Amino acid sequence: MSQTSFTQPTPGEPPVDLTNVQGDVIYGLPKTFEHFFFFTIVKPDTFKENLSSLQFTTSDDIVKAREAILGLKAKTPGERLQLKLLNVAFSQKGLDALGIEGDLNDEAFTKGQLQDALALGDAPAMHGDPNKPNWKPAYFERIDGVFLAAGDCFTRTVEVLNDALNKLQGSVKEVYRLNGNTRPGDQRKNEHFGWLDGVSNPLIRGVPRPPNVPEGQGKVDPGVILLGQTGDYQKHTKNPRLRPKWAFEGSIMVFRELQQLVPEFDYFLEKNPYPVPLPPGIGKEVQGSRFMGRWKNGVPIELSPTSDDPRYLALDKINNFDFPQAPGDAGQEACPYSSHIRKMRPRSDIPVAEQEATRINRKGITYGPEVQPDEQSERTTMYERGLAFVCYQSNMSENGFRLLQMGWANNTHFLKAEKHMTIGYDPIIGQGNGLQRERNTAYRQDGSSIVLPADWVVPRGGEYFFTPSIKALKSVFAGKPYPE
Ligand code: N7H
Repeated sequence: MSQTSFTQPTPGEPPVDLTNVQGDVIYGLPKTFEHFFFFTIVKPDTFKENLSSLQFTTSDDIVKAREAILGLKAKTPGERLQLKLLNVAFSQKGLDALGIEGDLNDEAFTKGQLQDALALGDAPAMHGDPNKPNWKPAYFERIDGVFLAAGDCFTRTVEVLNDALNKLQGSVKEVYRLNGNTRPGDQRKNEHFGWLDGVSNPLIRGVPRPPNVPEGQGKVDPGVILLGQTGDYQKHTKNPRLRPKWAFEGSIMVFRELQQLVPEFDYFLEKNPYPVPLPPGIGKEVQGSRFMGRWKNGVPIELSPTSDDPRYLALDKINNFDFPQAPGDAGQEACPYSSHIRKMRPRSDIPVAEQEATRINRKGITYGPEVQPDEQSERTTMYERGLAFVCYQSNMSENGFRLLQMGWANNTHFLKAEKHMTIGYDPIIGQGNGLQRERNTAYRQDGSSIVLPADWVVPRGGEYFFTPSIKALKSVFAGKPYPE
């Protein structure tokens, strides 16, 4: 029987105040629609005066909402709980615009994502200045902050945002909005390439554990996600990282608009099936599963390399595995070193202390329409779709998103020494400034590699944000002193 309640944290774990942490950071906003509204603050005083009148959704609200959703599902299957949810986050420019003092001590956050784009491996602009990334024009504007408005239906999501904007009395100017929506029908939990998403996120010590969480998520100290909390350490010294007081229980939020070229990706897999003697037609699926490290239904190929046997979807199996440590090909017989989930969470491939410190909490949503028949027949993307990628961590420059993207996904040598072979790019998100369109990615059991003709995930913009605690929003962000 499925469990319908959150379980309290183990005694002795560092306490986290769920009423103080914004809702998306720990559990994610339980959304069908999520609108990202990027803004510039044009009247800082008016903004500060009115911010306290907005009702921000806390992690405690999410616990209650999720319990209500589960209760409703059990009583009236098919009925959806009405939800109106709101979070906010600020860039360094936003902190400056509001005159908020104190260094968050995360270098890349301070510089902003635009300055970081080429280092992240984003392709340079096709026309014009090659020192700029090939981003949408809006992301070159000054972005001070972002509202995350979410709900169970489009109308309520729009209402949440409009209500917030009305209360702010013209103190912000819209720069851009990206409307996310879950996919329809049985694809609801899947991203646009068709994989089940949101399988593996860390559990956090000191917070109630959600119901029906698979084993093997791995627990992390709250400070891996929340600034100033236990576990928010400097990478090398392990000393607590210096943060301003108001940063406590806030989190660094990475936002990336990642376009996905679905018909092109599918066509490549079709033309390059994995050459194994398996039932006809399955080679395409095997190839895709070896890129991802999971079958589309979520089954990990480390446990089930030749079929997507649904028995491996059980909560005690889907995430409960480690990678073998034999060097060379013997260590990637089932799951290639370069597969997306192995690059992004190398589990036993890296030392235990690093396994915990490098976890991120992913809370994105898909955007754009389903693949249309004309796109399918022409094998070409005609309508924009992708992932509004969001992840939270306390430290983005050393341990979190940037390490995963630059140090691991884009690094063809990642773990070379230990594995005695070149590993290749992450075939899903690895990128090399678009210049090396022919990218190798090791994938076969014999270590030989496949050449990928293009990037199927294309960054179109983004920004680094800080998601403040509720206490900080009510004090320093509203122009008042932070309570001692
Ligand atoms: Fe990835 N996908 O849906 O195809 N990702 N990801 N990701 N990702 C994961 O565990 C995907 C991206 C991570 O703990 C799964 O939820 C797509 C970036 C991490 O075992 C699937 C895009 C970064 C994990 C996808 C994308 C990450 C993970 C397996 C871009 C960070 C957990 C299901 C459009 C830099 C690994 C799951 C673990 C898993 C997809 C981007 C990180 C299916 C389409 C940019 C840490």
